[in-house]
Amino acid sequence: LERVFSGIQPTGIPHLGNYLGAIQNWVRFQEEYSSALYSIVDLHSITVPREPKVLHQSILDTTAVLLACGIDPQKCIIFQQSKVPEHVELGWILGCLTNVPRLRSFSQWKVKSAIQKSEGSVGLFTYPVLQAADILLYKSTHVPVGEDQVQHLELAQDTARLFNKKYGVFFPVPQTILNTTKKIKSLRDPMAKMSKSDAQALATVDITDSPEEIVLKFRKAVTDFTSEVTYDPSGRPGVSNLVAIHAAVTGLSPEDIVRQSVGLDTARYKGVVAEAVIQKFAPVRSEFGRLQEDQSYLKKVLQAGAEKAKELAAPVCLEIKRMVGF
Ligand code: AQP
Repeated sequence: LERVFSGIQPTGIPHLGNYLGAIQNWVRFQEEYSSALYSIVDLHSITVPREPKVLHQSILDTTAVLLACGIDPQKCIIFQQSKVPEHVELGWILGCLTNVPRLRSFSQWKVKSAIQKSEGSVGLFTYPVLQAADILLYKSTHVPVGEDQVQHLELAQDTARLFNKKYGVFFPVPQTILNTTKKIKSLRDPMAKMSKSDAQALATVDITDSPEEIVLKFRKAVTDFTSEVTYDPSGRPGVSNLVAIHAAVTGLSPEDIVRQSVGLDTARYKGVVAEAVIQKFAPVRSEFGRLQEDQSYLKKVLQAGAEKAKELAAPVCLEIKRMVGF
């Protein structure tokens, strides 16, 4: 059995980067793999402080966006992580197989704990262990990740091997499906990645933004003083980010985009990119609007997803506990 597992944090409305870097592939994987689980990883999201009401709404909004993008509860299991407590149980067991220096070496810990001047929570520190548990709990065989998550996946792989060695062969060692497409960058700072939790309102294009918001955000996008459209990510990161977005939403290559944009200055080009993004997400946006009106449906989808996930997780967790000697 080939099983894909992936997660998204309910930290706001998913954006262009989340779609192009993750969600669009998830839609494909639910067709390509015999089993796919997509988790709204709320336990992970509280590793940095969250407002309860905002978090609760984000869980439903993220669900609505995933469904609107084509995630189909008939073809995959979409569920909220905290509704399956086995994640935490297995996280504890795997945490006892993980050493502290390894966790300290992760770049995400270094970056995020530095941002949180308090030096970061225990949850933030052990986050990769919980992530390993998320994956292994379902005996997942394939995990789509971006380059920034490769380190974390290696921990999951090593932990699976360690467990198998210590307690007997049980977990498949999950394979990485590496997403090599470059991260979509913030429209305000082309050196930073586009992020849900970016405080600058114009930096992030949400999948559900109105056409007016999309036009405004692209109009204000930081570029440079050259007016032609070229693709040179290191020399001209701002314009190149626009070309990369344009290419991704139209399915063309950056070179094709540059060729068809000869004669446009960057100001006019921003309007062209905005239009392509508006076109691409118009159906998603209207479906999102419809789903948002129907919160009881969203809750039902999550409830059914949690039941299915639990059905898979419970016997695995029981067997693990037996192997450990509980
Ligand atoms: N800018 C991006 N470009 C391409 N892919 C991206 N992803 C995130 N940002 C970009 C991919 O989206 C998936 C879900 O991400 P996540 O919610 O688990 O956490 P994240 O990577 O931390 O995403 P954000 O949007 O930056 O959230 P916050 O602000 O909460 O930290 C992942 O597969 C990720 O690679």
